[in-house]
Amino acid sequence: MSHTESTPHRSATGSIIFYKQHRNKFLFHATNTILEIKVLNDKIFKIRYSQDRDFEPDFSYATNNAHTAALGFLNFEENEEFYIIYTNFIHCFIKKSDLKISFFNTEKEIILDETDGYSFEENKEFGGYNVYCGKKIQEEEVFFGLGDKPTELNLKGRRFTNWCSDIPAFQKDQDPLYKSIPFYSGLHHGIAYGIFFDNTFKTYFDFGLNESSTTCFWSEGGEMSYYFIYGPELIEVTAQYTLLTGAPQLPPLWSLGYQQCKWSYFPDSKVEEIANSFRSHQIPCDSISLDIDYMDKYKCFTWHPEYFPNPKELIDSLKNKGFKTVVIIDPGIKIEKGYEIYDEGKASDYFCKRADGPLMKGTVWPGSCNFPDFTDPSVRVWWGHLFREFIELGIEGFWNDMNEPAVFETGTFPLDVRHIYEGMLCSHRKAHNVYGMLMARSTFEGLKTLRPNERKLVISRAGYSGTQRYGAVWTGDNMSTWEHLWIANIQCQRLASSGISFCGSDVGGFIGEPNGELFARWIQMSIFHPFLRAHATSEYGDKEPWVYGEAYIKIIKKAIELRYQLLPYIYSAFWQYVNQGLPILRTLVMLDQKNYETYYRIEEFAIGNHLLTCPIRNEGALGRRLYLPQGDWYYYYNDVLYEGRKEYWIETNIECNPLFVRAGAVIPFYPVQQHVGEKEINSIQLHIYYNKNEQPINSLLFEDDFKSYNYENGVYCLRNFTTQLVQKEYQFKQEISGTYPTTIIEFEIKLHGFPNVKSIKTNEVTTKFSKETNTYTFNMPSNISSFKIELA
Ligand code: MIG
Repeated sequence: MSHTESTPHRSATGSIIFYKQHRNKFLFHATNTILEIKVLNDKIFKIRYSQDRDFEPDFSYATNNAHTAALGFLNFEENEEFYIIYTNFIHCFIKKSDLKISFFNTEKEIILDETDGYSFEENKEFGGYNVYCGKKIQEEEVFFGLGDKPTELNLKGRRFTNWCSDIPAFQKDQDPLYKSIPFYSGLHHGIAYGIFFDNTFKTYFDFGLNESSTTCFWSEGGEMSYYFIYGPELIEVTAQYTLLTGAPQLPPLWSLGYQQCKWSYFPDSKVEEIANSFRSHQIPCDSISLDIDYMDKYKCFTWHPEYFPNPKELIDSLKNKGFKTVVIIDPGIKIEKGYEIYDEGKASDYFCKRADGPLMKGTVWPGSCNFPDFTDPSVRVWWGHLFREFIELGIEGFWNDMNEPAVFETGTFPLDVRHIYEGMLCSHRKAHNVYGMLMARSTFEGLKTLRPNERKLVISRAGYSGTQRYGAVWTGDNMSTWEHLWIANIQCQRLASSGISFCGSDVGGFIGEPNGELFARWIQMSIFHPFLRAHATSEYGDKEPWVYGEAYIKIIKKAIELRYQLLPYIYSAFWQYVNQGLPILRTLVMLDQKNYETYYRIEEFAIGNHLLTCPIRNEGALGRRLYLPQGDWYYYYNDVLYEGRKEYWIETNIECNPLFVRAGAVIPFYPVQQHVGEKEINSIQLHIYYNKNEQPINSLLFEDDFKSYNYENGVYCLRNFTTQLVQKEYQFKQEISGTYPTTIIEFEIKLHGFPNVKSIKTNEVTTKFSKETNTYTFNMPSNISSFKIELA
């Protein structure tokens, strides 16, 4: 263990000598340190320390400096012992004698306190400092976040490293993996807060492993610069962090369909065959991905002359069948004179260099390669333009792989590699963790320049805080085992808690051959993950839904069909994510954080606010124990009502995973389609679930053209539904906003769990309804503002 892997030897700050205030910014000068506190809004504080007179330039690849809410109220005071900053929600105490910071809420309850606080150690080898901060662990505190760690949700008692790494066939508890998301949230006494340590160097987080009373985080360089985010709701902490690091864009709706992938489908006739099989089996699918073998000798932006002699023809033919084409792109550029991309990159000095000047050279798929420096804005513009031909061919998705960056001989770049870093030149020590995100960014920005009003899909394997702005991520090279099904569940929940909701795993496992049961269970879980794609390595058999035999084909098809029915619900959850930063996948503890029972229940999760599932993850299991959070929940398949805050044994079969719907919810359903846009949908189903408690429940339905950026200018149709029982009357209300001319003319309404219905009335006009096995059905015009259900 090097000295930096253990918590560093440290120097303390000394006591405060004087302070300065400039509006919402405070500078506290202590003997050995300057502390800067910037109050961004009522709930977010940015905290930085410096040893030298000047701070580093206030720059971050993660934050977009558009803060989530305005600062309402700010007050400042001092007494003998402390300086105190007050906002509407936070009282922040800074101790004069040692610069330690503590946060209280307005009820004077402790939110976060420091043990050893800030300290530093000069880094003699590289210059600068290793910086450290130690916070106190409160009684019964639990910790969440940190991106893709394949570990129990609660991070307490563990230590982690953030350093983007390509780890094929990774194991449970393996650390680090592909992504570096230095953000966590803490929860104690029902109060939640978050810490975002915005430092791109290798960072470490220790949640009470080294010292049971302390959570600490430190880095091998850069500044101690972090954000404190107050909830008190856990979900709100994630939402605020997400907006701070950049609200994502709405994905094109097709990218929420089922996607099929393989390393690799070739030649072109094989791709056609796969597409045809989906349609002949009538299994919905929206895209096929081309892995590295579509390229000529693995050279980026080329086509294999024999396997894909006529890409346009293939892409058009797929398009006619309702499939989008997705292609993989790696960062390594083959060193080969006459290869246009290489020649251009070389001539324009776009490739990364070693310390003393030679180009960074490393072997990846094409052989010996150079690597674009995505921290250079002009390189990003160049890279972005390279997609022009792909776009003209009609490719809709771009899959960024190997961007940790991965290199065969050395794992990643040697640390002396230099980067432009927006003109603030640095070594790979500082740029490593953002390299992958910036590759995704230049792809995303390039596509947006080429097609300003068309949403494309960008997928990335590596990531840093803020990656959500550019598209989806997947969890990398997992394996076809039951344990990896569990891991995928945890990783996706954790990513969503860390601001990255558009995530998914390689369904069925990348390495290995699942049996039909494992694949079926995996897809039954993954239809609730925002990014839904099956994938397989080259060495093993295919992972298309039909390879598992007739019995399983039916089961897999049924799961994918449910996904397509739920698209309007999932898309509406995306709207909440884009608009408010709310995670699409929600952990059980997010749904019921005052209830300790939820702190260690980690397999149950919600998608959006109203659906809750829990994967079956044992071979042969036909049921499982699970815990329901507060509220009443209907079992989706038979409308049996379960009371929350209890554990149940839920009997299932191989046909489906447990699925529950919140009482009071309104769930929109599409008809099954073979791909998004197959049908013109003028009527959608609204499933309304009876809530016996007399409190209103909100649901929403978001609709737009599903493919352009017009929604940014209000061109959408947002329906807010409220249902409420008022004595013997069940009320339904709808409020519509936005300027998109809806294509939905009619609602087909289904009532679930209702006691005897006497009549259904809109302004005293009654509507006919039918009843079948306790479900009432009737139609309503889609612009209805309210109706009442009279109960017997
Ligand atoms: O060295 O492109 O995670 O999804 O199929 C392996 C081949 C490179 C790793 C990706 C995987 C992809 C594979 N890639």
